[in-house]
Amino acid sequence: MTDANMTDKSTTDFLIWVKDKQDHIEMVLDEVLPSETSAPEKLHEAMRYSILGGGKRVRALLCYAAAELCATTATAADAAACAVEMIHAYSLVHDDMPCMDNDDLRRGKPSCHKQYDDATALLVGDALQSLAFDVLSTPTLCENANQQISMLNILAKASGSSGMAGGQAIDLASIGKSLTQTELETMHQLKTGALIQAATLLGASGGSHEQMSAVMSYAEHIGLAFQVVDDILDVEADTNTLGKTAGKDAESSKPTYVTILGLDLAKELADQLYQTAISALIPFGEDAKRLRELAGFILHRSF
Ligand code: GRG
Repeated sequence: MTDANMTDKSTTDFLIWVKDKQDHIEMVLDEVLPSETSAPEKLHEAMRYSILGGGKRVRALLCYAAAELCATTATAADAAACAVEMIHAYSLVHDDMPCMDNDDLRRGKPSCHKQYDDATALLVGDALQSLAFDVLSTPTLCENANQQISMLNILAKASGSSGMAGGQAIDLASIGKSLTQTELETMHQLKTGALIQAATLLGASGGSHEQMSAVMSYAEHIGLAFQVVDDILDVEADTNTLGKTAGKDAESSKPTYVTILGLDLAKELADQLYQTAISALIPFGEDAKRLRELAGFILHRSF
C-alpha cells in the first residue's frame, strides 16, 4: 500500500495520516447523510449502506492532501471530499446494477440492488448525486463566491456526459470490441480519471492558478495510473482481497490495459504515469509530500 522508497518512519506517519482522514470523512459523511429513521426510511438506509463503512476513500484523501498543499479551508475541503465520495458511491451503485456491470458484490458486501432492489439502487444513485451538489452549494461554504461556483462547475463537468457518465457510456459500447490504447485512455480519462482529477482540483481550489495547474497535471497522470492498476488487480488479485468480483473484465470481454499491453507492459505504464505525476509536483518541493505518498499508495495498492 505504500511507496517502496519510503522509510519505516515516514510510512508510519503516512498511514496515520490516511487513517485519520479516512475516519474524518466517515464522520463528516455520517453527519451529512439523512438519518435512516427519517422518511423515506428505506431510501435513507440504502444511501447510508452504500456509502458508509467501506472503500479506500482515495478521492477524499487526494482532496485533503491538495487542500493542505494549497491552503484551502477545512470547511471547503470537507464539503468537496464529501461531494466527490457521494458521486463516486452513486457511480458504483449504478455500475453494479443488472443493466450495467451486473455485480453482486461491492466493498465486501452485497451490492445495493442485491441488498435492496433495483428501484432503490437507482434512487440511491440519484439522491447521492443530488446531495453532493447540495453539500457543495451550501451558502456559507466559501467567502469567495467565485471559488465556490468554480468548484460546482468542476464537479458537474467531471460527473456528466463529458466526464464519468460519458466514460461509462463508451465503456458499455466497447464491450466485445477491440480498442486502441488511445481509445482506451480516452475512455478511462473520462470514466475514472475525471472524478479523481476533480477530487484533487477541488482540494486545490483555494490555491493560485499556478498551483492548480501543477496539481491538475499530477491528477491527470495519477488518475490514469489508478485505472491501469485497477486493470492489473482485476487479473492478479482475488475476490476476497478486492471486495468485488475479480476477473470481471475478462468475463465480460472488456478491453483493458492488460488485454492491450499484457501484464508486464501494463505495470511499466503504471510506473511511468506515477513518475510523471511525481514530476508535476517538483515546484512544490517538500510541501507536496502527501500527494507524493498518495501516488505511491495508488501505484502499490493491493485492492
Ligand atoms: C454509472 C455513471 C456511472 C458511472 C460508473 C466509476 C464507474 C463509472 C464505474 C466503476 C467501475 C469500476 C470498477 C471502474 C474501475 C475503477 C474504479 C472506479 C474502481 C472503484 O474505485 P475504488 O477502488 O473503490 O476507489 P472504493 O470502494 O475503494 O471507493
